[in-house]
Amino acid sequence: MLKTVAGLAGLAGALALAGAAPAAPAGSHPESPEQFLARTTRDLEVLQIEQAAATWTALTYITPDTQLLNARGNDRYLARLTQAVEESHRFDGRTLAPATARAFLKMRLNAAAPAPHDPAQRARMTTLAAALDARYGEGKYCPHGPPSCQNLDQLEAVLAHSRDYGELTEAWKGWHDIGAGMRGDYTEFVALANQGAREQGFQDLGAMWRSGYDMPPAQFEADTERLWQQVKPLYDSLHCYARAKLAAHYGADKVPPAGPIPAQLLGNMWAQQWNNLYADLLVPYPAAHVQTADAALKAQQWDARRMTESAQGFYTSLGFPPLPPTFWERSMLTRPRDREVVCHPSAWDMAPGDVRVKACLEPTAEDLATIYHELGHVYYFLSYAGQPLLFRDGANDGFHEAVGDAVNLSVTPAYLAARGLVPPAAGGHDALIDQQMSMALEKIAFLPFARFIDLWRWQVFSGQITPADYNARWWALSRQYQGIVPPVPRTEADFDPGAKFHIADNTPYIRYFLAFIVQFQFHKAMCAAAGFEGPLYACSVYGNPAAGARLHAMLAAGASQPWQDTLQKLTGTRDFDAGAILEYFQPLREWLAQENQGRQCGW
Ligand code: X8Z
Ligand code: ZN
Repeated sequence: MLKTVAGLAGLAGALALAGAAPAAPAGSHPESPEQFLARTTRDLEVLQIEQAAATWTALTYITPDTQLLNARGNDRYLARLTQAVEESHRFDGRTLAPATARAFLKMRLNAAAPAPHDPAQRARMTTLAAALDARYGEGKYCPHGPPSCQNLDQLEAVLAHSRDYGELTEAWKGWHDIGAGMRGDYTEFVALANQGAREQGFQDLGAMWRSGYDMPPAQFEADTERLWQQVKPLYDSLHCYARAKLAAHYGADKVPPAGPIPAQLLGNMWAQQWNNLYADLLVPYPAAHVQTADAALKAQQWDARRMTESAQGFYTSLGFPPLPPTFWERSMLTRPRDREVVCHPSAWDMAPGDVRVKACLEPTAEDLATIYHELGHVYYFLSYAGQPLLFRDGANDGFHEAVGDAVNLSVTPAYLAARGLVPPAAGGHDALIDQQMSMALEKIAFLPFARFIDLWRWQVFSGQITPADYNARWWALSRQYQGIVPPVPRTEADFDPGAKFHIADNTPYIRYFLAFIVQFQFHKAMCAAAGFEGPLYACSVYGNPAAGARLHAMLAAGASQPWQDTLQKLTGTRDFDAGAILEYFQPLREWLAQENQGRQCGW
């Protein structure tokens, strides 16, 4: 069961062994599938609560001891899940009620990293997983010895704000070099998790991951490619525009007019979202004064609590309840001064009624969006809490990631202005294009990144990419999809994938690609439920309980039915589709087509 979102996602594994299941006691009736599920999930729930506590502690207080306990917690959970999956095969070939069959499926797909059957190998795998997380959390760049070390927040701030080529390159390299130390552990981890997946009857771990979408894995692959082709022309024109502006600032020697863009220049450590370049380098019409919330958040000294209350206020305006008191008591919303933690934001479904967020919020527009995003997960947890354990999950993992983002699409300039976070919207063509640009740098720039990460990992798991070319193939995909290259030559002594949280943490990533498409479908449906008439980009469902009720109905279903059924209830359609995102960005698409005339696009 996926307990954390972007956390150690319920490491578990299983092996089907004939005769492994204990026979029913003599004279008793054999256990029904439903009785089996009830007994199994009772055990799993207890172990899951222990595992969540161990993992939470390990990621909010990194020490060798908490790492050990984290690995042990996962190990115990995995051992029981493995046994459960083995035993479940005694019902193979039986006609099962649909909900029962679905519960078995969810149980078999439960783990992001299924362990091998052998206890020693399982223990090794959980130890490696805990170590990779800790290494990521502790990562630092120490150019002149320990007192001058910079952690990820500090290095990310350089990427966001510096416009000095050399300084950017140094911060980029400083962080990415932390990956090298993970290469050996990651290689070994991949082999063990793959073994777990194979023992469970999957071709490899990538095939297992692709089996979680209520359609044949091959169709899922075709669907993601279809979506990418729908949005690629818009990405290409955004790349073309950004590259021209960057070349004007850094010089054509640094940003060649027809080539890929150096990764350190895009305002983000992974070049995955480019909105930090909006205000000074990429704003189309500076005179229109379309601002982000950054300045006001700082000037008004918003702290993490206030940012989180603001997000909560959005959800309660839709009719959701206030967060439980334990959320405020137990969450980690800022970076502690006295210990090492994994700051990457995540939401946690610890135990019934115990939901939390772990983040290191700073008063920035980016982090304000992050906390609205994380509360989307939290309200999903609270909404499906009444489901049986194996259905307490997103309709699919893309849905889980899309809820808070769909809400963020209602955080419009008008919404922010009403809260004193930006000046009142000016209106008019120029302001609209600025606003669209700001959104596109967040939403469109991300798509090829989210597309390629798991293409890399699927090929790693299938063996098409071997450790001997982990890094080269990572950058080949980045270049192909994003049109981005590393700022300095990289070799197989490096392991740049490890410098991205979701690789170190083994969190699947295609979920974000799906989420960035489907969140516009959610937004459109909620706007329709609210009776909004007008262009999609102008809609905010803030304060609209009718939209909230539709959202809640979707969240409450959890994973109890195929996601297509759940989507249909909200949107009337059964497919992921890029129509809504393209509709949202229609004004920018037209503007970019004009703006890029005479430029050579592509790389
Ligand atoms: O990891 C996250 C969330 C946690 S669920 C903050 N995101 C991806 C990332 O940071 O790489 C949100 C967008 C993409
Ligand atoms: Zn998330």
